[in-house]
Amino acid sequence: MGLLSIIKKVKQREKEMRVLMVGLDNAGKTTVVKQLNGEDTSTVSPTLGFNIKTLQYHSYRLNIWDVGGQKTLRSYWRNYFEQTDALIWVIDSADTLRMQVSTAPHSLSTLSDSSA
Ligand SMILES: Nc1nc2c(ncn2[C@@H]2O[C@H](COP(=O)(O)OP(=O)(O)OP(=O)(O)O)[C@@H](O)[C@H]2O)c(=O)[nH]1
Ligand SMILES: [Mg+2]
Repeated sequence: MGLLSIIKKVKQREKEMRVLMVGLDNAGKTTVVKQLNGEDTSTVSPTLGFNIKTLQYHSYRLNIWDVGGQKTLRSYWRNYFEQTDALIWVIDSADTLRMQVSTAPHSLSTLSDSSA
């Protein structure tokens, strides 16, 4: 592989970003991703595990990791954190009952806390 090809590959990689999307279950993460991708949002179901969607934004390739937010899945969030370039924390502003859980620092700390 020539030097130019290597440089081109590195440049391409720099334009590829890994975006992690987390938040409580039913917050609307999958719906947002589907909407951005121009997909039908009338058939959204809870995410058991994760979905990856690749979107093109100008010259950027965004690999969006949409991770399930159910309580039993939250301890796995930190496994997706490595090599993430951007984090989107989705909050359902209409879910006033769970607003405190959603915005509490301990919710976010589950991403990095290895004892969680
Ligand atoms: N009215 C309205 N409904 C929404 C909106 N966003 C999501 N919903 C609905 O809320 C429900 C849950 O949305 P999801 O996108 O599955 O939520 P999620 O955050 O991916 O949930 P998990 O996968 O369980 O973590 C679906 O029935 C959506 O249609 C919104 O902006 N407005
Ligand atoms: Mg989902």
